[in-house]
Amino acid sequence: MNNVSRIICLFVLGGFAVAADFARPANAAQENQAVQVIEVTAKKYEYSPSPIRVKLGAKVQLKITSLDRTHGFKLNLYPDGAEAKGDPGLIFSSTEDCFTIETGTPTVVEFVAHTAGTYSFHCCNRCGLGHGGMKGQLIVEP
Ligand SMILES: [Cu+2]
Repeated sequence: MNNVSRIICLFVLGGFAVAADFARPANAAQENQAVQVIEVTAKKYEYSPSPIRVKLGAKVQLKITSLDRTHGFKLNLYPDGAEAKGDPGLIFSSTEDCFTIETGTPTVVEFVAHTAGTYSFHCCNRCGLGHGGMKGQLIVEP
């Protein structure tokens, strides 16, 4: 092989490698992207982690478990400061309004992060004196 054909050969192989790299995320997007699974814990009177960070466009599964008693989880459909009308910023797989969070068994909250922004959530199951302050935020990063 002379030098010229060697260089051409490298270009061709390099081209394939680049094409393969581009093909991967495109296919993933077509399949409605990989599920981003995040383990969340709830206890008097906080959630962890908070804020929860997810990627715009991701299909998200929050697996929420309580560490002490039964709590709740209610996540806003619209970003903070946005008007609650039109297409919601988070598209949920279930119509559950208030998810019950038990000890031992994780509750799965699934949605697609459709619009970037900060979404508030709070405990919707009266759990004690600090219940009203049991809040957190989900950030959908562009
Ligand atoms: Cu609570």
